[in-house]
Amino acid sequence: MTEITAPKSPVTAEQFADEIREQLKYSQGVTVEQATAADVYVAASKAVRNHLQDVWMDTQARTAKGETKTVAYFSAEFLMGKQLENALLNAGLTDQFDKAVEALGFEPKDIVDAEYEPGLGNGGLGRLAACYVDSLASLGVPAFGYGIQYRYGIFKQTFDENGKQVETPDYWLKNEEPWGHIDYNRDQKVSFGGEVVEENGKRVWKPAWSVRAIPVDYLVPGYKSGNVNTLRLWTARAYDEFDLLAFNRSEYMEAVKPQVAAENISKILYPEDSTKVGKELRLEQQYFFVSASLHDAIRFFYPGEDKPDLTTFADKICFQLNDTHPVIGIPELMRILIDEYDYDWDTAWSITTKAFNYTCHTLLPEALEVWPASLIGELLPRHLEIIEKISDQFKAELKGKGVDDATINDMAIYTGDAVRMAYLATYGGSYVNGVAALHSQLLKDMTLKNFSDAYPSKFTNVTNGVTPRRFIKLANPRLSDLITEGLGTDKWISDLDLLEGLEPLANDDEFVKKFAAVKQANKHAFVGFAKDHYGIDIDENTMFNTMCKRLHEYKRQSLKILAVISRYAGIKNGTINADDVLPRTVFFGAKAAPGYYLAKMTIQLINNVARVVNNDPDVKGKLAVHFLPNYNIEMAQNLIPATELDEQISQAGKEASGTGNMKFALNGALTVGTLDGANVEIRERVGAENFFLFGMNVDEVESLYATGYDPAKYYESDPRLKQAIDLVAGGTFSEGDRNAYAPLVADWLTKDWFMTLADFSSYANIQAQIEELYTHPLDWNRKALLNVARSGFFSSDRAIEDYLKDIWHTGPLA
Ligand code: 26W
Repeated sequence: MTEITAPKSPVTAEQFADEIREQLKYSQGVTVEQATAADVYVAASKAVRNHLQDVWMDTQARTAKGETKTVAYFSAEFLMGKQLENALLNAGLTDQFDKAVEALGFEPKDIVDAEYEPGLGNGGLGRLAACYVDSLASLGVPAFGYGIQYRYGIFKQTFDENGKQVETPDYWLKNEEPWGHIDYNRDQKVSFGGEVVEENGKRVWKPAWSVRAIPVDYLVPGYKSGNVNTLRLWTARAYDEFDLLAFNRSEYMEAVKPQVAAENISKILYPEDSTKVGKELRLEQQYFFVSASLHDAIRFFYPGEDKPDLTTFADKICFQLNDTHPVIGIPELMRILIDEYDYDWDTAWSITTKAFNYTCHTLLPEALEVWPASLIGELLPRHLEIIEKISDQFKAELKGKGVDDATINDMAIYTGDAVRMAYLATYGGSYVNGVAALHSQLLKDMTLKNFSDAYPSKFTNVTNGVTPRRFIKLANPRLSDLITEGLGTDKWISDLDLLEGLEPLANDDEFVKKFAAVKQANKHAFVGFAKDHYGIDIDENTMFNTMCKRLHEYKRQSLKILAVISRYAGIKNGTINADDVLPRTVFFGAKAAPGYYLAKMTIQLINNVARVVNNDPDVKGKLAVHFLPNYNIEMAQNLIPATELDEQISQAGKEASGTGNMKFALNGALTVGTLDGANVEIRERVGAENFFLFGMNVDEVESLYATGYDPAKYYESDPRLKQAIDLVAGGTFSEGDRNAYAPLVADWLTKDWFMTLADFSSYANIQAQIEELYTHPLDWNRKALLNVARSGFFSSDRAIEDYLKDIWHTGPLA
């Protein structure tokens, strides 16, 4: 790996200031005096991008040689976060930027804050893709991220006067967006609909309509790796976008219809993050970016060749399917190889199966995509034919393996009226992996058991990771400086296992006190951030206790709020002695899918509990609750470093991995959690004594389901729980309206599928342990420091190394 600090010639702050001035003049047409912070943000971003462009051209040239197999990461979501600071860090230009901007008379923070955060993802899956493209570039691996440049990202969340979630469009492209380069000359044609006809013995697809896929290229700089990879996001345009005849007939809507229909494809991100969306537009989006990307990869490795030897294709590039969303890519590559390049079925099949791999990110049956055959048949008639043939080939193969008919039927990819995308991905690719050890085991033992029994060598695990560049170095500069001081090097930023060097310092009280001071300073900083962004006052002399993730019943925000209500009631009625109440501030951050009724009611309840608690003098200084609106990457980068206690309380067996849990541990928070997802591995690595474990494990959950779960029994058996639910039902948090949360209470007492009530007592009981330890700051911070020291494993660099070793079989560019 060539160690170079900055692109070619390290630029000085003066030179960088000149480059910004030049950009202000030639791209914004303003002088420094006339320039706004937004102008300087665009100018500085373009100046940085130009520096990265040099290295990018070099990386692309070396990648195109195809000597080192390239990784293509196919994802419907990339939750990249703000770009400027990350680009400056990875390009080694941060100091120059700060000095240059100050020389121009601006505050660096004001320029960084002028950036609009791109929200091209829902949550875990999208952010993981962003961490992975950062690690691929930082490890010097040739790679492309392929996805969609949605015009509208994840909705903006605000709360109305009743505490209800209100969604507003995320028009992130309303102002100049300096990072994406629209490359019109590398566009691709993507077709839809129509029919398939027989022409001299060949199946020929006659599509009905097509759109123009135009790539928008984002540079992905590695951290001091000398490599800059590409994130290629496709945007849809109409070929003939304006119907002049209709216009002349003053049928204006008719005139723009072709344009609107085409552009609709990349118009908006679907805000669902764990329930499949059976909408035609969603399938159009998936096929759109996958087809454009596969043709782009062939163009990139076989430029100008109309009869390329694609038998080498899978040696030059492999495609990682980020969940089932891009799986239509398997029949699409088959169609391209057979229909566009005349390969026979078997040759096409061996190339395709070698090229694709599938990562599953969920265990929820409702999240596994199953497309109606009618929809695929109508939109992609040739693909349905190919899928049917793959499904038949699969059945024959299973028969050959001696699998019984009933099981073959259960495993069917094509059921006659539906296509099961997870099954197509598992049969049509080389490897299948889960995203945490427990998750991968459950995939083999339950969700994909038959497949694992038939193809055991296909199944592997790659536990998720997070990039230390954004989530430690950028988000937590105080802790970063202390780590570098403790280790005597900053090499940990690209080799996170070095954090274990902090272990001995956990016995050095002075160092632990410095660590505690960093946390306190981060809390103080967050108090300022929250005041600026949400206009709220936070008491920094309370324990900062955070639960931020998408709102979903399996994640059990309901368990957290019921525990908060029980605590509130306990302080109010004195069952909890006011003097030994440990002052705590509880922060929630969570968006709910707009159509998810119970999730939105839970948000309303949490906001109203906050309203009542925060305005009750009896608990002032003892308990405060804040639901911070519009949880996004920026909020995470500010809230995680300030957090002391993180909530990872999902029902065991439901959270595939979690990645927030890793970010909190790496930023010195202690976790209260269940044995679910990656919590299991975090607890194993940081030490059981440094993790607050509660609740049932997977086996206990399964046996409770088996024996029949009656939530009301738990309601009756724990007075704390009964009281909390009765307060909700009684209207305490709805100005006496006893029906406000009736559906939620009814669900808790009659269904409670994710067993919030069954785990309540264990969760309530562990609070005492947590508070006991918190009254011993040195011991608390020692354990928190050990969480940092022992969490290096959760770097996305390690995860990518695992993919390189076990799945992609490639490495850094030579
Ligand atoms: C079709 C709608 C849809 C959209 C997104 C279904 C499922 C998804 C994602 C798979 C949901 C998701 O983000 N899953 C999360 O992925 C993270 C990264 O692996 C894991 O850490 C989380 O546990 C998992 O919930």
